[in-house]
Amino acid sequence: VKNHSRRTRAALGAVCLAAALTVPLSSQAQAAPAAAVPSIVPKPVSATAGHGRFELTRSTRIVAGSNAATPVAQVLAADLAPATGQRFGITRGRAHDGDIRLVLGNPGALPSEGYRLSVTSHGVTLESPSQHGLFDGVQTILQLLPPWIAHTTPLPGPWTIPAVTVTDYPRYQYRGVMLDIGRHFEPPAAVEKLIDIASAYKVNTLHLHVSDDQGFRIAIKGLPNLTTIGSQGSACATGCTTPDPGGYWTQAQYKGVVAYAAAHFMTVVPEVDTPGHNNAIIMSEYNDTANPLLNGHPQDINCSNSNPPKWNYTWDVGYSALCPASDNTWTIISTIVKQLSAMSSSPYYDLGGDEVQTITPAQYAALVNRESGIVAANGKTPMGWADGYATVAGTTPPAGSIGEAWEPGGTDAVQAVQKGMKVVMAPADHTYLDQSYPAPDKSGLGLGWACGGCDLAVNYGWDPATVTAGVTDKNIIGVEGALWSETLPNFTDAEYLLLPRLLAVAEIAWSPAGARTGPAFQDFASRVAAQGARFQSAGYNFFTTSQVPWRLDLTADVGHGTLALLGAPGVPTSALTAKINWGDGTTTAGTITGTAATTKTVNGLYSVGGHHTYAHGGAHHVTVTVTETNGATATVHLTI
Ligand code: TNX
Repeated sequence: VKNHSRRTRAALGAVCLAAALTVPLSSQAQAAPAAAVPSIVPKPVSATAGHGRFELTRSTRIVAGSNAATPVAQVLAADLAPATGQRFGITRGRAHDGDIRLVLGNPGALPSEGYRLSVTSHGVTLESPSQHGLFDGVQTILQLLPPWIAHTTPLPGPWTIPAVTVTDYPRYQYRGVMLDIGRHFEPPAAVEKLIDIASAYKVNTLHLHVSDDQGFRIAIKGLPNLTTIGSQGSACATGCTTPDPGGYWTQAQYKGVVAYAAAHFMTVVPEVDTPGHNNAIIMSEYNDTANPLLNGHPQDINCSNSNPPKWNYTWDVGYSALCPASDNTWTIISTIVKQLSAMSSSPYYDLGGDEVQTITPAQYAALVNRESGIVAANGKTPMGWADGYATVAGTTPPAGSIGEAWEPGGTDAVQAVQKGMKVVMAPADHTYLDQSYPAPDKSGLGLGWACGGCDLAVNYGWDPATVTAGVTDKNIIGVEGALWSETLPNFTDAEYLLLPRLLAVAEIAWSPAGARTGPAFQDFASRVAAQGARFQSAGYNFFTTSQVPWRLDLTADVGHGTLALLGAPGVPTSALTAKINWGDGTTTAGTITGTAATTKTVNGLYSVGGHHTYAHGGAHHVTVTVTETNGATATVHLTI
């Protein structure tokens, strides 16, 4: 099968000769046309296009410059295997022409997570002072390959990388995504998928909100009621009578997710929100009178607005609180903090601290101040939502502790800085990924209070250091996108709100400060468009926002009755036509089939196929052309 693909997007007036090569993998790279800098998210510090291209072949090896580079070489080999169908060998020693080299070293005063990538037609060299930097560089290599590299089963390619030199390093050390598994349970496999998604865009911190009023999700030794009672429900809109069944992780599952994150160079910050947002804890322990860890009267933990406490699965906030005067409160908090800290990889432990209405400021301060000491005694730096932890009178967060600032306008960030804290910027009007999309979205997913109906340009159009006066990059350690889950009963729905918006958060966290509106946003949106077929190949759900110029991507995929695979995010088959030139003077209409979009799910990749009987045997050069009603076209040449 010979394959030569060409895509154009008439709407953009752009024509791009993409690739030419032989399938199975061959070493015949061809001269590239004058190349544009390729689409990489987050945008690298610098990228200069070269001439020609590198091609993965049967003989390509991954050469680890030292034993310490080998784990990252293994990551690259594992990521290349499904779509190429090839297990690239990993070796030590000298690289040959056609190899990919991973070297630990510092080619020019790069910060620890920085990397330098050089791609020529002869080989790929990736160099970084750290394994983490090599991993970041590997993500760039994967994005330079065709989007089909994310496909989960083998495709013929071609697997080429345009010649380029990249020098890159992050703006912020903390690049986070938060998932709320308290409101809705998610199994470990879903969170591992989130790790796959986020780490590909150089996000390095997974903040897991494991408890909220509606559910407690991690088994804690000595406090079995937290999961036998506390994990059984989930968030449910007002008036809803049957919440989804909840669920919890065993400690082995939690450790498994932490290990999976570590393999993707992500650390896990656990959050058990206190003293509010913890009705599930109070419901679990209020009647736990026989528990030997408690004193027989655990009812004194309850400082909620209702005594005895009642389940409330609605989206209300602020009605529950643990009492700081109760010894049982401290037994419960110490037990949880100790076990979660021991299992978690981040230097931070998040004690929550947001939205408490049923205790006094003095009670609030007493609780978070004592909990900060417990966190520190367990070897972690305390982190908390800055609206409470940094802001309520009497709180004394330790110097260097972390305030996560979510208030639009950054009032809470100012307070955190005044208390000597470092800040993670998560302004809700830009980074709350649980907010709804604008029309024509009909998913019904998402809340609206922070930026309801906000699309990608809103998530992208801001800068952490200019949210508010007095909070600059001296104070800010990073940026986080928060995916609260009141409206998200399953991870497919969560992905729909997450993508493509997480990419805006990832770029703001990684790339140098700069313009984020007008042409800068258009540039970002066109780089996001290049991720569409990638998301579809990987099986990710996403919102096909009209702010992104999604494109047609076509590649050879010859099977029974099929010739090519088509990425056309957001485009129904009714808006597409296919033509097959069979190479013997015959042209027929092709069929385009695949899974249609629903109001909450993106369409799948489409198969383009047709049937033809040749009069004569031998090799035939076939051209498949797909045209969208708006004039966009994509073409692939193959030989059958
Ligand atoms: C605010 S701001 C919350 C969460 C909700 C979210 C919904 C903050 C720290 N907490 O409890 O889930 O809004 O958007």
